Amino acid sequence: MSRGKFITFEGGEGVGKTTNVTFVFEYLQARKIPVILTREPGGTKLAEKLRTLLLDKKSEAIAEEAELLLMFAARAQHIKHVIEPALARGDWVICDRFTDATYAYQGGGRNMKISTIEGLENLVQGSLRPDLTILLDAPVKIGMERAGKRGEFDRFESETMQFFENVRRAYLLQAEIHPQRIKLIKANQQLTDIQQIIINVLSPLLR
Ligand code: T5A
Repeated sequence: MSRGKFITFEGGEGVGKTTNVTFVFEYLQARKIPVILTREPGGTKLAEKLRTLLLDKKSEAIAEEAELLLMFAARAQHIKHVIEPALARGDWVICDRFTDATYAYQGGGRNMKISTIEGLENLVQGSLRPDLTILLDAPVKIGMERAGKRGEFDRFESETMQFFENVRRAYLLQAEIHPQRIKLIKANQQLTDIQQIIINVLSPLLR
């Protein structure tokens, strides 16, 4: 039994991650590839509870260090109980956000030290890294308009435009640092065009 592939979707608010993870999940299922769809923060009972705490804009002010540690606490649970077992049994894992989001939001947005994030990444993940990351990128204003149509903003969505510009810049830097793994796709184009590009990007993994 060969190990499954680990594919993550990244990008700022409202760029279309949820729409496209669902598309890829169904695309792989149609090809009879065993696959699970999951998300971060979240993916296990405890990690989903941490997600609720992290996204609750009525919570007490969360210290930046606490936010970073809670993201990695949720990730540790997710890897141990969902991601690693699935990959080991040969399933593909499609994940809506993963550690690039920490580099973008806690690194770019909150200005936490990259070396601190790297240390936690190595501690929690060991050698686990995605086989492929699809980074959907759009001007902040477009993503926020799309996200705004869904209703009330959560704790992150309530941040300033400058915060999201910093998040976007940090994501683009991640794509520069990891050009083999991260495929950058412009998200302000027709969904059908985006999905055709995603199929093309996936095809080497399907061979
Ligand atoms: N976080 C997460 C951290 O700070 N650190 C971390 O380490 C991690 C893992 C999680 C929050 O946690 C933070 C970041 C986040 O703020 P989330 O729910 O995963 O939150 O992220 P959101 O960005 O809030 O997710 P959204 O659901 O808002 O955005 P999506 O998933 O990118 O967008 P989607 O697919 O829901 O689409 C939004 C709308 O746009 C439409 C869709 O139909 C939908 O209505 N749309 C398009 N419209 C026109 N053209 C297209 N091409 C379109 N694509 C989608």
